[in-house]
Amino acid sequence: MTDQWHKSACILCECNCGIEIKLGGRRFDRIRGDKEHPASAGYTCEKALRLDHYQNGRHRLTSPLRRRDDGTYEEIGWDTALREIAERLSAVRDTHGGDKILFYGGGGQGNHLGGVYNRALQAALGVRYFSNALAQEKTGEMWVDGKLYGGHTKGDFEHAEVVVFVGKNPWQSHSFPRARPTLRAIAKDPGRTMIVLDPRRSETAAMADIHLQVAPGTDAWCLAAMLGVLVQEGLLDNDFLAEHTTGAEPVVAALAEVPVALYAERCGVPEELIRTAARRVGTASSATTYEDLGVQQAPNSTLVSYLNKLLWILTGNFGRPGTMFLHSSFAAIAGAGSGGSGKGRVRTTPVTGARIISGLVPCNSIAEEILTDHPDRFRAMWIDSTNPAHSLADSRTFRTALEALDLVVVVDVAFTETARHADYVLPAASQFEKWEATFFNVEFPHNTFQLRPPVLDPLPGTMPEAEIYARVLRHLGVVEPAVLAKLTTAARTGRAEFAAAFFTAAGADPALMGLAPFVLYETLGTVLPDGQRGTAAVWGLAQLCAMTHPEAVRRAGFADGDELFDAIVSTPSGVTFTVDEWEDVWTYVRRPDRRFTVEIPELLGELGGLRDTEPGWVSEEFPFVLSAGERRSFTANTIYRDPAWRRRDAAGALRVSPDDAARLGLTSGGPARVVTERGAAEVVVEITDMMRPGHVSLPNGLGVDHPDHGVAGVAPNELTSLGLRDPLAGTPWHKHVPARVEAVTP
Ligand SMILES: Nc1nc2c(c(=O)[nH]1)N[C@H]1C(S)=C(S)[C@@H](COP(=O)(O)OP(=O)(O)OC[C@H]3O[C@@H](n4cnc5c(=O)[nH]c(N)nc54)[C@H](O)[C@@H]3O)O[C@H]1N2
Ligand SMILES: Nc1nc2c(c(=O)[nH]1)N[C@H]1C(S)=C(S)[C@@H](COP(=O)(O)OP(=O)(O)OC[C@H]3O[C@@H](n4cnc5c(=O)[nH]c(N)nc54)[C@H](O)[C@@H]3O)O[C@H]1N2
Ligand code: SF4
Ligand SMILES: [Mo]
Repeated sequence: MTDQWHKSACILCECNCGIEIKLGGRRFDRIRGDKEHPASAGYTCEKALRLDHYQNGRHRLTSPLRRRDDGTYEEIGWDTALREIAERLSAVRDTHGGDKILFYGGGGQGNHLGGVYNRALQAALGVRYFSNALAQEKTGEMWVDGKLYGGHTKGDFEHAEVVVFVGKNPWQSHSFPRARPTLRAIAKDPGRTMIVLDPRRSETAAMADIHLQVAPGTDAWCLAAMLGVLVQEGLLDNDFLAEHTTGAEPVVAALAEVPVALYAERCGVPEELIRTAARRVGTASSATTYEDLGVQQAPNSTLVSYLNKLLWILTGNFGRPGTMFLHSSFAAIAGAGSGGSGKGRVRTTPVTGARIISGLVPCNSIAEEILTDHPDRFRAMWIDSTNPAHSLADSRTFRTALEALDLVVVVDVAFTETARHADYVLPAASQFEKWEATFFNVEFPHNTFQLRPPVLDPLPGTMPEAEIYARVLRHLGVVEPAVLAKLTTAARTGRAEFAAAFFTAAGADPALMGLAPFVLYETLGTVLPDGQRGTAAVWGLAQLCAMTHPEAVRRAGFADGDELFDAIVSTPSGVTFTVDEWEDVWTYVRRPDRRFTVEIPELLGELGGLRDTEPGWVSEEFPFVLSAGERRSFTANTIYRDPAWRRRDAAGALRVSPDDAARLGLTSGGPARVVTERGAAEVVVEITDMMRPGHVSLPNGLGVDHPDHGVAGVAPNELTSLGLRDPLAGTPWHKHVPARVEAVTP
């Protein structure tokens, strides 16, 4: 048995590459890429090989914890913990309303299955407000997506002639399958072109054919200039615009007016280089773009998302191999509703009236919605698989907000920075100790889904989320035992009988739909073979998926949701669940006429405003732009807590340009102090010509505590502020924090 390779997936980024693990007892002795995984096909990066640091370490919790009055914690039994939690949740609901309980998280980079059961608890409590980390990175893009076509887009980088990375460093951060081999292939091929917008000469920028080394925070001018060139030099795909879009005229008219030379000057990139890049996009047989945190967490972020999308829409780079696509999905990762598609009224937060996009409360608003005496303030938070006291802007204020709540429950594998402010901490089984899945399934024309079987039994004292949620829901007594008994009997008879009985029961009591994951766990789950109870909700998702994408699921070889479910459970490397043809891509455009709506008046106004705006957020007091949270070889959000996993850069150095270092008298490996309006930190300096003068950067994921090794590096959000955020989407400008760097005598 010890020679067995166990199939699973890496949990460190949204690629979730398939891996195989060889155990030595409970330790991960060896890890390798799983060649049978339908998306990653054997690929991993170096980070996956160190997953034992996540699985086995002193950070693991093995008992529920309850906070004492003096702020210390005591271990308590599961029964006591879950009974008390259910009572206290009910009390908040009965006194203030279920809408005063904010649910945050429910899944990290690789664990989204627990989030499905989490939804059932939300439904039982009448919760209305929800959020997760997407609301501090992707909601601006989601809003634009909603306006343009109502879906999520991605690019076919593997086949594109031209690829454009906008504030994205895929060499380190990946985000699409087999990123490094794909980047290498593009770089090597003289017929293909890589264009990178980044103030830093990142690993990806260093491989690029064209590096548009913008001044930090000036992408809006750079992209507007590129679009101006496309329009003014007649490089648009007018057939595509006529056939597939509405509202292109005012957009084209606005771009015709763009003063390219002026905008080039404003973003600090030579005009000729911008023209070359634009012409390359405009004349390529296929082009794709990828925007990420470098622009999504920087000034003008929602406008930049729009301009980025106009780059491929106006050149007709959609719906063909090598271009952009919309895609099927197995299950939703955001909240309810689809971006800013404009249907129904705009939802806002109860106290500050911030815009809710894709069902997500903006992260920067959360503390503001708590730290007030407004009667509609949040009174409690349920936090699962996320570490917001570390990851949200202005950690200090967020900690104060947690302390102001009547009840905080944290579900995690570790005693995190957030757990330290909880009333109860519930120790989850790790992602290798339960059935688990990622819902980052965003490919086309073949989309894949992997349900990973447990590699190990839960560490004693821990529990899978499915069981945690079921137990809380049992305490709340939300479903009549007779209803559950009847459904269990039907499940014993057969799947078809169960499905029929479930829909009959839900017809009689529509509330059962919201509680469905729990109901499935309690009924169908009990008749699934040994140890598979946690997969019960996947059966429901497979039914929904087959109903939503009947043709594509059939083309993938599954007659219905049951066949799809059976294949998923019995294929640990993952399955291709939808097979499309490129022509089918238009069926994913959520518009009755299946056309893109190109005009977004709010953002055209902002585009026009660029002309009279000089970029620049720095001041005499804070002359640097600090990017707080750069992805590096040895960062992985806060999933690895043990600093020993880092082979290099253990302290998470502040990267500084040689010019600035010389001017300030800094030395590589020596100390410095970074000061922002919100905080200050001692850092170790790395002098590198990756950085342009005036720009410094710190990595993400550092500054977490470990029982044996203490804290290594700087927690970036001790330095960030709530106020620096996108006016429309509320997303923080983590990559654009005005800062001062000071020499420190060692
Ligand atoms: N190694 C590693 N990989 C990861 C993660 C990790 O923790 N570690 N986390 C995962 C997660 S959650 C995410 S969301 C992704 C994020 O992936 P990325 O967005 O690629 O990661 P970042 O390094 O934060 O930012 C990308 C680039 O933006 C640049 N940048 C900074 N300011 C600006 C600007 O004003 N304009 C432009 N154009 N660029 C700018 C930075 O120099 C950097 O090279 O990575 C995922 N992958
Ligand atoms: N300044 C700054 N801040 C940033 C960023 C930045 O670039 N700069 N990046 C932002 C981005 S893009 C993101 S995505 C966020 C990420 O920040 P968070 O949303 O806080 O996510 P992670 O750091 O990935 O934390 C995941 C948590 O899940 C826990 N966990 C792991 N496995 C399990 C499990 O099986 N069950 C449970 N219940 N818990 C588990 C881990 O211990 C960890 O505490 O940070 C954001 N914050
Ligand atoms: S960190 Fe991301 S790219 Fe690297 S192995 Fe894990 S999932 Fe794959
Ligand atoms: Mo992220």
